[in-house]
Parts: sequence; structure tokens; C-alpha cells
Amino acid sequence: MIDFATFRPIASAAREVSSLDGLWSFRTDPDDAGIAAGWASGNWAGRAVAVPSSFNDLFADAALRDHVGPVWYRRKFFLPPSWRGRRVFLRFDSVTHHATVWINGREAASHRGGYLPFGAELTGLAEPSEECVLTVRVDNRLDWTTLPPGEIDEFPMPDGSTYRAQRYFHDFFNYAGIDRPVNLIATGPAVIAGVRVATRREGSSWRVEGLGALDGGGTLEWELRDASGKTVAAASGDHVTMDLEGAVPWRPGAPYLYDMRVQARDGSHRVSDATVLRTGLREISVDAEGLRINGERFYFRGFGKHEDFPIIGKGLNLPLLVRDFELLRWVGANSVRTTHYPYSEEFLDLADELGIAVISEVPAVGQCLGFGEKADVTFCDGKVDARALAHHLEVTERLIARDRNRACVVMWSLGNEPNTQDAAARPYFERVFARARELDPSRPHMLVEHQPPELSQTAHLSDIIGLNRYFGWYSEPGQLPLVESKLRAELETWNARFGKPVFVTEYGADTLAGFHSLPSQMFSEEYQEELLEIYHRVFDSLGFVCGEHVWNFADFATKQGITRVGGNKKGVFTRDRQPKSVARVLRARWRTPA
Ligand code: BDP
Repeated sequence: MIDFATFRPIASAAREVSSLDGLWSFRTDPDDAGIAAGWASGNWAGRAVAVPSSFNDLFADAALRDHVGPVWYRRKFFLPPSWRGRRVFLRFDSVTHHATVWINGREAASHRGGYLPFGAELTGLAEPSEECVLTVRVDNRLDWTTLPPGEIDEFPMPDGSTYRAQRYFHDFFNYAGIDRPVNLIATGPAVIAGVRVATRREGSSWRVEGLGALDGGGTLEWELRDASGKTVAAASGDHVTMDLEGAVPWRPGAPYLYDMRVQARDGSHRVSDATVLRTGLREISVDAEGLRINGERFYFRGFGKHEDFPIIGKGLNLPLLVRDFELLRWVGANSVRTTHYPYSEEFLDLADELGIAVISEVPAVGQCLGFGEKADVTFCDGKVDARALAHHLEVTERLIARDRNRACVVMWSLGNEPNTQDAAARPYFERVFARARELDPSRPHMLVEHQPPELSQTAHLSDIIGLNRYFGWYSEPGQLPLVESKLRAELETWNARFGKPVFVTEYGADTLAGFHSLPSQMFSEEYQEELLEIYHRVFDSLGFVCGEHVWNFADFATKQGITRVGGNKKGVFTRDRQPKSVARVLRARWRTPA
């Protein structure tokens, strides 16, 4: 069995890759009739769509933007003739939210949940030199067993049709589609089916541990090269350890990376599959003041973000990614929380490479109405829905499987703003934390809270308390003189009650770029500056505050509603990545070493 979490489409001497990105055919399936009508065969007329991209904002049609239900994608491809006799795989880096995949009308894979990779072996299903049809049914529907959760409202229309509206409780647009790359991968008979690398300090040396799984027999070989390309250690076997003297560690701002080259040899000792993991040496711990990286205190300065851009929605966009990391550097940020779902692997590649610390978050956002099957049945009644919990555990496992080898990932976030005062929140999150800790005890775990400290049933579970606070915005709107004392009192209460460091994971104000006001008022650039300055005075006076993440890095699209004019405007940068005036306030603060 191949674990597609770490089976990446990165070409090497023994792993060949062929991209399926490009223009595909597309159609909606509002009545969910496509399977019965045989659309899996790919024999239907569609319109052009881009992959990778969300489909919602590509067309001039509100019915497509707001579509609820399945859509179908199709493209044809040829396996290269040179792939005859090789094992062939198909990998989707993510499809939002659910996917079923057919090759030539035969089901090859299905996956529940967006933002994480999955795939299938195609050996025997697709023959080199023959035209193959790849069909994907993508379903964007959210319910009480999905993450994020949602509910669908149905309205009968005068013409006999039904208008469906997706209700959801998170504040970003429900973009959907084949949002990340699609690739074919070919290997020899022995395949690296899963790979893990962990690093820790052992006195003056560093220990690198490698754990691999093979599919199709053979043996695994490991070779660690430093940044100059020199081999510093080598070993073979499924489980290897390497001890390095005088090694260079990875840390945010000084991101030294080694290459762990892993290869599988088949029964006749031929190299059959090979991959490279960019590996940083670093160790994480937590004390009363917050996080330590390699024993040094690390204060989080940065943002919650979104994968979001005009036209492409949540589609992977490499120029945008480069621009975002450039802006992070320019403003002096050292960290990002992947609010509110796993970001692309290319995002993590850049974070590793450029030395940005990442808090990797599961897509558990909007669990605001309880933890049961239906909001109106289980709101605050203390019931845990087994299917919702099972899915939460599953995505936590899949996220950790994908991201655990990353030096940049310094903490796991197991959810954002769930209703932690529901009596069911405690048993529910005890299970989620227990599973996450069992899978990765080497990093801290947090849940991002928003309820008052007296009501939280879960804050004792977090190693560091994540807290979203909007004094001066959702509470005390326009009343900045009240903010400082309220914020200080509340942060002190969290710390005193739970004895844990506190990380303010969100604070901010909606701000219209170009709207100025003296004296300041809500939505003006001046208000955003003044509000942040008040928060910073408080943070600087409390030793247990271990991080500040402004909400948000950039303006982003969300569902239409009476509190949103053209999206959420809490960005420090506009949606097209230009600075509001507050960006220079942050730059002045963050570029001075903390
Ligand atoms: C917080 C949520 C975030 C929202 C933000 C806001 O965590 O997703 O976008 O509020 O309202 O509560 O701007």
C-alpha cells in the first residue's frame, strides 16, 4: 500500500513524473444524476476549466459560483511509451472537498475531505500508448460529518426546480475544485511506500532517524548530504539512525537544510524508486514562556493567512506564493498559521527553504454549534457524533503523515474556534489530542480558542493556548480607549487559570485600503494602526504571551453577508498584495530583533 501523503511527484533518477495540469472539460451535476447517467465513462460535452484552480470564480455565472453539489472534470492522456513495464500512479495534491476518480470508466480512487493528497495505482488500468480518459466527480457539499462542517438549505422554486444553498460557519468562501496539481508517477517494482524523518539533539550531536516502508519488496538506502552536496551519513534498511557531529541546525531566519536521499533497490539491486526529503535539524520544546526551538525562545510574529486570490480562488498559484513569502520577509514575519486548513506542499517547501515557522492546522473550523450530527439537535447538549469525530481523527492523521517531515512545522493546531463551552467538546477533543500526541509527541499541540476562559472545556489540553481576540472590533467597536485594560485582564485570566503560555493567534480590524480618517474611525487605515499598537503594548508587558499573529495577512473572499463588503478586509495587505499603512507599523516592530 502506497501512502500518498509522502509519495510526492518529484522527479528523480528512478521516479518519473508527468503533469496532468492544464485545460480539462467540466460540467455541473446539480441533481446528482451523473453516476446513474454513466458520466464516469467521460462521454459527455463540457466546457473548458483550468486545473489547478477553484472553479467558482472562473465563469460569469452566479449559478456556477454558488453551485452546491457534484461537478465533473475530464481529460484525456497518454502514458509515455517508455513507461511500459513500470508501475504507474496517479496523485492528486488535493481536491476540495470530495472526489471519485475513474480511469476509462473504472473507479480508481475516492477521497473524502479537501486540502490533502490522495492517489491510486494505475498499473493494469492504463496502458502506455493507449488513449486514457480520466474522469473526476468533485463534490463540494459540507454537512455535519465533514470538516469544515455545514448544512444545505433547499428551497422549492416556482418552476419546480430546487434552489440549494450551502450554509457554513466559517468565514471564507467555500471554493472547490481540483485546486492543486495532478500528476502521473512511474517507478520500478520496488516503491518507497512511506517515509518519515525525525531529528533530535543528543548532547553535542544530532540524531537523524529515518523510517521507511517499501511496497514490492527490495531494500531501502539512505544518504544525507549537506548544503554543499557532501555526503555526511549513509545507511540502509527500513529503520536507520545517523549521528552527526558539528552539524548545522535549522531555525527560522537561518534555514539550513540537508538533503535526505532515499532510494529503493529491487530484488536485482537496480534502483527502482528514489526521492529526496529536504531535512532540517531542529528540536522543539515548550516552557512557561512559550516555544523553544533548539533551546532558544521563539516568539511568533506573523499572520493567519488564506489560500485565496482573484479568479483562481484556492487554486495553487506559484507566483503568488513567491510574492507572499517575499512580503513575509519584507514585513519581518517569522511564522504563519495555515488558517484554517492544510496549505499546499509548495507552501511548506518555501517555508522550509526560507525559514518561516508554520503552525499546521487541520480543516476543523466552524464547529461552532456543537459536535453532533445536526446543529439543532445537539447544540450544547453534550453529545459527540461518532462520524464527525472519526473524520476529525482521520484528517489529523493524514495531516501529520503529510507534514511531519517538515522542519518548518513547529506545532499542530487541531481546530479553530470550536464551541469549546459545549460539554461534548471535552471528550471530543480529548480523543483528538490523544491521537495527535500519539502520532507526533515531538511537537506541541494547540486548539485555537475564542470562548471566555471560564467556559472553555478544552484549554487545559493545549500546550500553548491559542486565542483569537477582537476587542475594539466585534466587542467595543470604535471604543479604542477600552481595549488595553480589557485585553490585559483577559490574557492574565487565561494564563492564571490554565498555567500555560498564551499565543494571540488572531487580532485585527477590517480596513478599506485608501480610507483615511483623522481622528481614526472603524474601517480606516488609521484605526487598524492604532488598534494593533494597543495590542502590542499589552503583549510586550506580559512575559507569558508567546506570539502575535495578525488577522489577516491579506484581504480575502468570504460568503456574502451584511458584515462583509467585497470580502473580509482585515488584511495587512490588499487581496492583490499591496500594503496598507499598517504594514509599515508591523515592519518597524518586527524587523527589530525581538
Ligand atoms: C475569527 C475567525 C476567522 C475570521 C475572523 C473574522 O477565526 O476565520 O475570518 O474571525 O471575523 O473568529 O474576521
